[in-house]
Amino acid sequence: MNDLLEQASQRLLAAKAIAVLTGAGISAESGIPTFRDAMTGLWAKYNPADLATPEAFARDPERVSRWYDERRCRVAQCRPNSGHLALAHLQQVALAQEKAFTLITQNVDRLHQAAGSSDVVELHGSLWVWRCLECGNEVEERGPAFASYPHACACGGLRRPGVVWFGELLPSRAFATAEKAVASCDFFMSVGTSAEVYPAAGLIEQAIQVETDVLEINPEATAFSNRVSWSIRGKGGDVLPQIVGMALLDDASASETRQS
Ligand code: BV8
Ligand code: ZN
Repeated sequence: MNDLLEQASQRLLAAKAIAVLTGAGISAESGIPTFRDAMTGLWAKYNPADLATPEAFARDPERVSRWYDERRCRVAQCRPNSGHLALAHLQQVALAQEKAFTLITQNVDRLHQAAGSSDVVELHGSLWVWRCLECGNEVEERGPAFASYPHACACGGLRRPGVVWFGELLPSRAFATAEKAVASCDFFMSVGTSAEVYPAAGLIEQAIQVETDVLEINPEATAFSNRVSWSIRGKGGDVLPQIVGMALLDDASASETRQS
């Protein structure tokens, strides 16, 4: 693994434009179950078709609203882990070195923002946002669990979670930003995603197609593992701080050599 870490950190150091795609796995070490983890995964208990679709909400708004509010309240107890923090640090250093940096996430927990990342491209919305189906008013709910379900708007309409459900289009501006960032980057990282949900997973395909150097970090293999430049079997909270740390260390020693 060390060789892979070394190669990937060297390539990160030389990168001029970096794009990162994250999935539920990067939040696993913060205590948030992933979708596909059989032991604790949300899907293990529920069938996605029963909950994460507009039809499910129309059929049973009370049950779906309760599920999302329970997830919101659970995430409120969680903190960013070292993987989130490493990406926030990398963004600061990249911007200080006038390199392009775009963090694209499938996650709806906003732990990247809590870690200090800015301009995060949220492909699938956020658990904190709730939108009225009648008047369209959107609120960011940071308080305790709702008193009753489904969540009502002052206008009397129902508020739905501000997430993208299966069968719904992704926010066009966010997805266009993501595609542009992938098209113009020279180093792409995919961290903590099973790469099974589209069109988000298509960004990895796009990076491979434009022959960008692609690093995948995941304890398990994915459909892209044999096609990326480096596939590191590890946890985001372990690998990202090492890769970012090694790249910055090399950068510091390189600039010291230049100054001496
Ligand atoms: C769309 C928000 C166009 C909600 C999510 C029929 C009709 C319409 C579309 C489709 C259809 N059939 C298929 C589709 C496409 C569908 C899709 O891709 N389905 C899949 C299941 C095949 N996509 C859509 O519907 C999208 N919209 O296509 O619109 C359209 C519209 C109408 C008609 C036709 C077409 C919308 C998709 C967005 C759905 N919303 N989230 C909510 O949160 O409830 S998706 C949700 O699941 C997440 O956001 C995420 O994207 C996905 C889960 O994936 P991951 O994040 O990768 O998580 P996962 O658990 O899978 O994997 C975790 C990984 O982490 C694992 O690999 C594990 O090994 C690793 N890991 C574990 N621990 C760690 C770790 N890694 C690092 N460190 C660790 N410590
Ligand atoms: Zn309303």
